[in-house]
Amino acid sequence: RSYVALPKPPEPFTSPEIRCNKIFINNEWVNSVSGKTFKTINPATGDVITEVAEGDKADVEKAVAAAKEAFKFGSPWRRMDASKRGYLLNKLADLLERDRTYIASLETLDNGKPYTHSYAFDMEGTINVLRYCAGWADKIHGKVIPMDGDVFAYTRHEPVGVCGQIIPWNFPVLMFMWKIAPALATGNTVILKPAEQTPLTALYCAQLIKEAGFPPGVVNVVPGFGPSVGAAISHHNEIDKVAFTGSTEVGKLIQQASGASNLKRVSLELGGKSPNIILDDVNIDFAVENAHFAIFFNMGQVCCAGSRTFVQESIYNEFLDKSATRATKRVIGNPFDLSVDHGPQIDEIQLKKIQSFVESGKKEGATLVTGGSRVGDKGYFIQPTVFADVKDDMKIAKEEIFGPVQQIIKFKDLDELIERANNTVYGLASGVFSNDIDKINYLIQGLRTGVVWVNCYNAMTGQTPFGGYKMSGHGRELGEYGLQAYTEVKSVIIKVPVKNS
Ligand code: TXE
Repeated sequence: RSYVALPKPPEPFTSPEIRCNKIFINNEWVNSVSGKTFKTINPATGDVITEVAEGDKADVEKAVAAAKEAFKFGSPWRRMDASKRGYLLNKLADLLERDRTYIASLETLDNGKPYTHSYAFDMEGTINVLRYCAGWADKIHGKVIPMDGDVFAYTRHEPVGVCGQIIPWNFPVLMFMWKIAPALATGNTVILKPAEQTPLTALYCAQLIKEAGFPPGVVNVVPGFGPSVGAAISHHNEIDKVAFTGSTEVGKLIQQASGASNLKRVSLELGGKSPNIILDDVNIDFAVENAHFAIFFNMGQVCCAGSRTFVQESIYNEFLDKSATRATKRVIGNPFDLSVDHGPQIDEIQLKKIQSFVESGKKEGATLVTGGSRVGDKGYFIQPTVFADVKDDMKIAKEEIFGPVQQIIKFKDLDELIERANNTVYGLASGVFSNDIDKINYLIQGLRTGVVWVNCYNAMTGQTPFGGYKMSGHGRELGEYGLQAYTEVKSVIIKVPVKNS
């Protein structure tokens, strides 16, 4: 199913010790100014894991002061060789490799995702992005430009400055590194807010950042809630850039906050309703398996999930039967169990949201083929669910469900398909399954999405840019383009007495 070979996980720590639960500023652990704490919950049981220091505006002020000081002209971080920044990122990757089992276990405890996935996917991607950005640190070049006149002109690619970064709960440690690795490779300083549901792995990684040897104030982590910590970051006049991953609704607030404050740079990675298109020339079993993975991976809590499965008419019924059977084979249960591939949703709010989408699908006339119910009454488990006879204008075909609910939609031919696939406010990703190169190329050009996967899905590593068209956000993360989002370009023009070609 996967496009790369992933490592086999060792046994997890089923009760990983909680080592970090305070606010991280200036390489030190501090309580919140208010003294308040909040609970983080194990989604598999509903039990409280621990209390975490709850940041607020005053804590953001302290973190901004630290990040500004670390970014000051002449500071150790500003004076550091670019190659040394790369070295530190590689050192951090070494520490993540050392503690991989512990961090993957902590991720599963706090997020509920199967440990086999935390270890093999999330940690793999996390280490990969660190090493990728580490390699770039001393390879970001300006240009010498043949400007008209007696001048010597060149560009410097400089760090943007103090960066605020706000991340969601679906891939906590992975999102942490997607955000900090490019920012640090290019010499910025950071104030990061993890999601309130999943603060633990970001906090532990902060400890590793200190151990790796990053100077104080370069990375600051302030756990807390969106309307307090998140809003304080996005409205702050001394934060130069904000990078956000989360809902489209909050993405709009972030952009408005930039406009209402200092016009800080904004990069947004938001929701999606991605079309995954199955043409009738495919090997059906292969396509069923990949379409299943596209929507059910991470319990459907993936921004680029293939949440509209478009299937060509002549194979529709067979595809539907096989998809329903495949969905019932998912192994639901304790996410620390190595045979489990389906854990709980992140919290009760998401569980209820998904349940209301299922009800709406039934009400609007889609056929519930399998699933649709909560599993047990402890934790936030929901059955893998498949809907057939889904029409484009139904709520379940238009809105992001962010849960394990597959919509299987019929189409006749390619002419109608491009318009239907693009008929969404989103534009994050799409998938195409076919063996016909002409049809594939036609679709690649027609689909208005930031990524098109052909005969694979959810394939992403540090090298390839990721981001959305339309209301899925703007800017790109990862790859060379992702690094550019963390630099300002300065043109330097020096008068010379005489210029020759
Ligand atoms: O997201 P929020 P929620 C989608 C998905 C999901 C829905 C709601 O459809 O069902 O969003 O999830 C912080 N100013 N995605 O409510 O609120 C918040 O604390 C600044 C898609 O969890 O957007 C957290 O750190 N920040 C998505 C982060 O924003 C604010 C991943 C994301 O939370 C804020 C998650 C504010 N006013 C949900 N309010 C993806 N693209 O992968 C909240 N936050």
